[in-house]
Amino acid sequence: MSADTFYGPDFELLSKQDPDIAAVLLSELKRQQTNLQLIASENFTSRAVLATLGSTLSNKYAEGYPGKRYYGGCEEVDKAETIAIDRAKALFGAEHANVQPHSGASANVAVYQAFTKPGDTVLAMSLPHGGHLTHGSHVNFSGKWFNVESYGVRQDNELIDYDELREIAIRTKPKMICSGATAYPSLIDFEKIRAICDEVGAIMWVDAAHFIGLVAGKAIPSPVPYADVVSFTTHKVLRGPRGGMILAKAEHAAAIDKAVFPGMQGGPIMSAVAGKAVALAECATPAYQKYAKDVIVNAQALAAALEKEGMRAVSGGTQTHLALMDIRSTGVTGKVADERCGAAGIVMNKNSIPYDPEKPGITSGIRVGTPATTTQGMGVPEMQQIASLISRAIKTEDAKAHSEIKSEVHALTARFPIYTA
Ligand code: DSN
Repeated sequence: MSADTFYGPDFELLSKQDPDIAAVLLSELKRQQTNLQLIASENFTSRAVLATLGSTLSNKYAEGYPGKRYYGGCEEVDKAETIAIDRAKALFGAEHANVQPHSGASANVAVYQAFTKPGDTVLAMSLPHGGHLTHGSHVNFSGKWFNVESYGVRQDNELIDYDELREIAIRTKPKMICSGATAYPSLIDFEKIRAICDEVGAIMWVDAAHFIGLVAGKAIPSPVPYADVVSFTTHKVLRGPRGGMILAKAEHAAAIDKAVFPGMQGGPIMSAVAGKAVALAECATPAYQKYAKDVIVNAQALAAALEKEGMRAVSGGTQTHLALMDIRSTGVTGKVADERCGAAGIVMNKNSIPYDPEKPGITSGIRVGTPATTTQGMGVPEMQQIASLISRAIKTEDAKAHSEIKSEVHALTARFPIYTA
């Protein structure tokens, strides 16, 4: 299909005014349509969400909150933000929701600000074991401004070591304990974390960015009943616009809102806030609940099929939307695998595995996720085919072979078209 059919009449205007950027929009649309998207944190939003993002709400400044803004003319965007808040509270059974953070990282800045002061101790999962930059990496504000202690996974089963976590919490007395990760394929025991937080008097913060969409679809247990605060992005499995969100107990509502605005950012991006509302309504449907369950079934099928190809699934498999594969048996590093798959039209990322002997820029692993391919309608047979394509791509350095695999990728994605007119 042509881009003007998809983007509508405005694309013709853009093409005339700015052919350079119009060409980027067109080629990115084609890239998403024709390649395999296995980045665990990416998805294809609905056209309704895209339409909302490209709306005149983008023009409006609205510092403050509904009914308490610093600018006039906010009566319409107030409605959008109120709808988003109400939908978030209803979908997750949350006492409070702040829908303004521009991203997951900025939501996390607000969480630190609401509950801690620079120099305070925070306990979070280490990045090499699956955590996130904002969980205390020394190159991030969190590691520079806070005393972040880290817990990890056990070497024998690659699951969170709750005994170690408790021991570190008792020894270091953190103000806040963060659970949540970017490359942890298993479920987190929120009841255990709550008990540890209560024992040491820490705030329980869950960074649910990766799995909140599975919670929204009732496919895995929710952290909301346990946590003081839950931060997340809205564009991963949740399938909304790029952005962040925070849920909290009512007693923390004022602290969270103050930390987001004026503490962390100025005007919210109201087109994104409205887009979050649209996505939250989509998440409340039976179709989305089926989708969330299918995402996990597909991830499990993909992990199992990659194991049949000789790779090893970290922690023995997955209970979520992603699998972390130890690919040392193939004789190539994560970096090389990433490049070879890229040449074959398979988009995923190299990733450290727990206790990885390789540097973070090289790695012994790859991370594959199923949110996008499941949105396309792919199922278990396609996951098996994808595992075979990945394996073939990784195991050869021959450009001609990569080009042949790419043709097979294009044939597969053509059977599951996205963004058709
Ligand atoms: N960049 C995200 C991911 O890919 O996991 C985390 O923020």
